[in-house]
Amino acid sequence: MRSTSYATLGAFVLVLAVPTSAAADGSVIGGNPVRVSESPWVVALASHDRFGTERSGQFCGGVLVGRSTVVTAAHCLSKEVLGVPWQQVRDLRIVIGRDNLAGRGGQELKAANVWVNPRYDSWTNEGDMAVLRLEKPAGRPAIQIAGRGDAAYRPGTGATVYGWGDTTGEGSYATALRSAGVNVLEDSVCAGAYPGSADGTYKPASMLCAGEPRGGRDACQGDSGGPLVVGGRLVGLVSWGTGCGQAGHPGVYTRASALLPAVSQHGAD
Ligand code: 4AZ
Repeated sequence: MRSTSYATLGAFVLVLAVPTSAAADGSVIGGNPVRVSESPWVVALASHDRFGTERSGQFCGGVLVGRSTVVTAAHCLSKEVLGVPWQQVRDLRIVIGRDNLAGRGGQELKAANVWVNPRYDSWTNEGDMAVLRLEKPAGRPAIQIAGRGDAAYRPGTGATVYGWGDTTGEGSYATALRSAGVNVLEDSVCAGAYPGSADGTYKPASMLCAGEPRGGRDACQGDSGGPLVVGGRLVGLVSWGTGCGQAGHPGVYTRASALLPAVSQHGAD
């Protein structure tokens, strides 16, 4: 996102960054590889034209929430990320069912319709959502969006974030899908960390705070638009944060329940 700490906007990352702290307590640094077959609703957004053929042209994540409906972050389709307005990207593709971006498994579908939230605020990062209608059904199971008031949003809940982003925070992009466990945090944690700065402003009604108090496991550039999942339900989309995996700077997600009106209005089913 607009995190100024990234020199390479337009290139991307999932990090499950880093932490000396995680190393010290013996946990796995940087999350774990996962199979797309076990999380078939995780998709990649790609453009060979803009991002090259290596790694299938991946530049963001997305989530299948209906047979032909994918949600992602609005900022993924921004000029800042793509270099041009999204309408000028001739080969925007949704990559479905491909574990390894260096391979050709699964399928690449076009979007029949793209809705980017016109109220997305790139200053606060509020409203970071877009809905893509696929040219045809993906033929894979979709994930259910956790409704407002679902216990999955409760602070302290264990969640999993998925993506193909950078695994170091320094531009080492993953080719295989990875996931990391993070905790849903109190809104007050992100409100305190992000009261309003160049990186964004935490708005609890439409954002969700998740991470690890000591830092470590987290999402990062390249994971944007991808899913944060609790108990098989979608609770967030990777959106923004200051850095990746830093103590005191949790990840901020688009609150999945805030997607529901847009999905019913702009999705396919
Ligand atoms: C990004 O730049 C980004 N650590 C996404 C997530 C986070 C930071 C940055 C959260 O797309």
